[in-house]
Amino acid sequence: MTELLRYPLLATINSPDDLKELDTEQLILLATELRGFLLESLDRTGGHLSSGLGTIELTIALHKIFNAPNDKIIWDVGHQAYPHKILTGRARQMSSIRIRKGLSGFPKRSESPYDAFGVGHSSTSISAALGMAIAAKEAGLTRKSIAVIGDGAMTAGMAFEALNHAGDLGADLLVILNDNDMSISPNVGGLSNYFAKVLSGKFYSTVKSNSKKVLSTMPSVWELACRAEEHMKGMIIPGTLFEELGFNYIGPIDGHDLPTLLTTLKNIKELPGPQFLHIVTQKGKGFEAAEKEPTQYHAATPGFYSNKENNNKEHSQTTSENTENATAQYQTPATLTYTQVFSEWIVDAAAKHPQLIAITPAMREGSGLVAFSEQFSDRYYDVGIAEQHSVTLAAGMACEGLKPVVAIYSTFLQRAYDQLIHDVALQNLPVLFAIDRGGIVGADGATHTGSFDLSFMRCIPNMTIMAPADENECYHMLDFGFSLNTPAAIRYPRGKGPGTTINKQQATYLESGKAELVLDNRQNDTFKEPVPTIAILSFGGLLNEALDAAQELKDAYHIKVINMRFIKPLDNTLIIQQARASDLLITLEDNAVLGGAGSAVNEVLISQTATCPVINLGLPDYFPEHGSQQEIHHDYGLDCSGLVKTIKEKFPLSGT
Ligand SMILES: Cc1ncc(C[n+]2csc(CCOP(=O)(O)OP(=O)(O)O)c2C)c(N)n1
Repeated sequence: MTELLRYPLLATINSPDDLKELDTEQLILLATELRGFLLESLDRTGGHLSSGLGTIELTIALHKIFNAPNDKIIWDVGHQAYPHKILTGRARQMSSIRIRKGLSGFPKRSESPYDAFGVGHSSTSISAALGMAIAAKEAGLTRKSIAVIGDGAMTAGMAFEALNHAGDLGADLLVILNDNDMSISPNVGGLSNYFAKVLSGKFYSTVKSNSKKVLSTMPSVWELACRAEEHMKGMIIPGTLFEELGFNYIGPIDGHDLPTLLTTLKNIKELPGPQFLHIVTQKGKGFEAAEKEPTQYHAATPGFYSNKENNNKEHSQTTSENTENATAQYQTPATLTYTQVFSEWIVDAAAKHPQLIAITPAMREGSGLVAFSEQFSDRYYDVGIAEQHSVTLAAGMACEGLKPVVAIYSTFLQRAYDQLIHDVALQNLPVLFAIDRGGIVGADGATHTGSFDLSFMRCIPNMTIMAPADENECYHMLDFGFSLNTPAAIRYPRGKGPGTTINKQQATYLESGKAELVLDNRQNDTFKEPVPTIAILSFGGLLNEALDAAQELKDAYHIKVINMRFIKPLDNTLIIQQARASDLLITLEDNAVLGGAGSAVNEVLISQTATCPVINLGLPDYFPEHGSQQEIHHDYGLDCSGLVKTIKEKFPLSGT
């Protein structure tokens, strides 16, 4: 780890204990070094950047004042926790972050005792911290539980459910709101406006200018808050909302002013009961490009710092969840990602259908809605990090004749399962779900993998579920799903497809529940003696792997490759036909084998008493590690080489 040599003070920090020895001046120097190291380190690996740059001072202050891992520090989402990783003994491993077998991009309990709670999905921190606070109380321990949550994550209902409960219990808990006025893109909603009012009010400037003076002369920030409140009678009183929920609200304070942060946290540490500290930070702090464009640098590509040129390149495999597809409108058709296909489709469809409404739970860039939001701003709804609300909102719209499209990541749709069942499917409402990041997602790892959507959707009545094998099919499936008068889901993977050009003039023929035989190498009639007949039933984007495997084995096996297209309704007739005519069925999907599309095939075979050996290929019954999509698919035998191996193992070639 050569770059650590350039940061001599940081190089001495092997655990938070080493911080405890430093005085405030040294801690300020440490902040500068930490910022430099983070930039240099991510310049090599890529990864979440802007949020971590904004939490440098907070991280140092927390580890100076509190005693982790005994005190529990819980980072919401966890994308801002790289500085925490660096200060808790992992600086030398930063070169491996988000890379296979390297550090996770998020806090992970199995990685370090300092990672108090595993995260990746947002807005869980307050609930988890409250749980830990209750556990400490039950055990008679005096340790602290601290949740650090962004203003974006604070828009989720779950955060308020936890605040409501914590305030009521009077639990010993500190919630730190890291307010940078940004989610991945600018934050939305009434709460965001409320924070903006607090910050623009006279109160903030008064407190800001007086804070150091007051904090040094007064025993506790509690008194500061009380005095300021009295002072401000008749004006906006910051934190009223949180006070009403039972918290002692403190702030807002400047989250980059390390001495103030240290004094404030030291004072708060002595206060019992639910404490709420509001800090104001700048996303991307200290790196001018990120300060100006925090969304673009929410996650950065390797070379972003050393080689500015790289900033314009399309983001690579190591890029995080949000930015991969932000440049949709500038790509040529042959290089489109599935997200960009969706982006094109929704703009085209909106022009034709005035009732079309697009909804995103805070993922405008990642879901490919930038162009739509600019061209159809009156039909675009970013609801904040509120997946549950996004789905029921769509249901309400559909009741009244609108045609909502919910653009959502597979992993985040998990949050809205009841809404999908109870509010959409049960009422058979025409809501289209454009489900991105289905299957293995790569560097973001298990928290973001879309492993389960086919399993959890296919058991819901009234749903039509499709998975495209290429870009053109994706475009036309979206059209087909939108034309239905019932709930429909198109689920597509992260990244690029095989490179097919979208033919907008001629729609791909799609019939509900009909699969397509793509290849039958028997037609070549090259076999001199009887060979095993294998039908590969492929669901979604792995079709090309099956075609490649068929090509590789074309001289030794009779292989048919079927693009199943529909997970629901399934093409039962074709399945039975293939079972009767084959020596082996292989189902292939980028979804959990348990309960997935392959299981659906098994159910059909059992119900029709058709007997044929079946191998279900898909994601195994454990959570995947992070790594590139290719690496993980390879590990699970879902690529061409894995298929070839599976077939050869089942029917060994003579002489092998
Ligand atoms: C349930 C869920 N939905 C969406 C996301 C995607 N996501 C990751 S970070 C983020 C924005 C978080 O904003 P904020 O909490 O303000 O943190 P900041 O990056 O501004 O520090 C979003 C929407 C997620 N991680 N979890």
